Amino acid sequence: MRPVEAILERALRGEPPSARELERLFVLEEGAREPLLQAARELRRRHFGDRVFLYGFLYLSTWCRNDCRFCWYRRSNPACRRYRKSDEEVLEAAGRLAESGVHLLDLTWSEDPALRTGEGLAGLVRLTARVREASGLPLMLSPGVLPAAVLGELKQAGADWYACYQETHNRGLFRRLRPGQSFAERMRAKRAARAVGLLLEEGVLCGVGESPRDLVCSVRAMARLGADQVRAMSFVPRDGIPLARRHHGDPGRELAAIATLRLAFPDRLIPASLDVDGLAGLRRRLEAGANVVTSLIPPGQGLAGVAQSVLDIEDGRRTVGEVREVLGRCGLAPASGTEYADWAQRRKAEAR
Ligand code: MD0
Ligand code: SF4
Repeated sequence: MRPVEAILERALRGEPPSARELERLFVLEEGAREPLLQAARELRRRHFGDRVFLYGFLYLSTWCRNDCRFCWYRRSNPACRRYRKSDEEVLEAAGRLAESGVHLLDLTWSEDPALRTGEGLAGLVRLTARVREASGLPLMLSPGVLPAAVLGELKQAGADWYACYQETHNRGLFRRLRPGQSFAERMRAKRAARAVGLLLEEGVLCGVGESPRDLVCSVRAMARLGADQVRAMSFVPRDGIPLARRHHGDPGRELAAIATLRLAFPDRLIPASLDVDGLAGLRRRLEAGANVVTSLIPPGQGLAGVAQSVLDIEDGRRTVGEVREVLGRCGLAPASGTEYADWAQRRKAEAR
């Protein structure tokens, strides 16, 4: 096995690490991680300069039919705040985010039973078109697993992205994390989204008992899907979440994962989410090679986060102004809307 330095030099020469080498990088401990982070930052610089994209996040319904063992919003959790936003509330919040200067709006719904009826799905399509019209911003949709026909309608209505995280590509672990859900159906929805011309985000959870080999398996799956944005997020344990009894998340693993994903996918988008450690966790995720800040949420709209349902929201720390300061301290800056649109256009052209 080559020393880590040799693996990184090869990656900087454009030779991606092998599966065994990726396994090694995914588990690099804090003391040995800096060279990996430096290589990741260098590859980001080569493909994106000092530009970072900013995503607004709107969690529109917290009702869910599923019972994921890592999630605060699973159906059997009586303690979480359930809400479903009206179209008017969505348009107002979307307007606030657009005014603040984000490059994209991520419209997310839990798998709300009320939104899975014919009328419910038609409502999603209508709302997508209205938000697109009103904000003029690119849209990412995260509505859970949907039929191919509905994904096609959402594309026609103005959606650009489909985000649906497998969390792991180890089928056994998937069954433990997402009981009662179909691994194949979830992968099929993503392939259907690509087939109708949507850009795709795939994602994995860290700190839920996954092995380094599982993470390499996910890198392979992301490559096969042609994912345009790839993410790793640390599981956030909370009282009342079954998995929290056994697993405590692994922020260190998330940083190594972000940097290793940068080496595996130098030209793709990789998020630094504010939804794990809030604003305080942003700098180290950027220093790991991320180039998108996600989960910016406007205060005063009664909106929640996912992993962190309240952290940094009502005190306005998940806003463009606060994020811009952290970017400055990292020698980075928000990109322009045109730079984002050009990147997305290039990706769509490459995908055809
Ligand atoms: C985030 N809280 O970006 C959001 C959410 C879903 N598409 C995104 C997990 O971290
Ligand atoms: Fe529902 Fe998504 Fe939470 Fe699973 S992860 S319980 S699908 S909101």
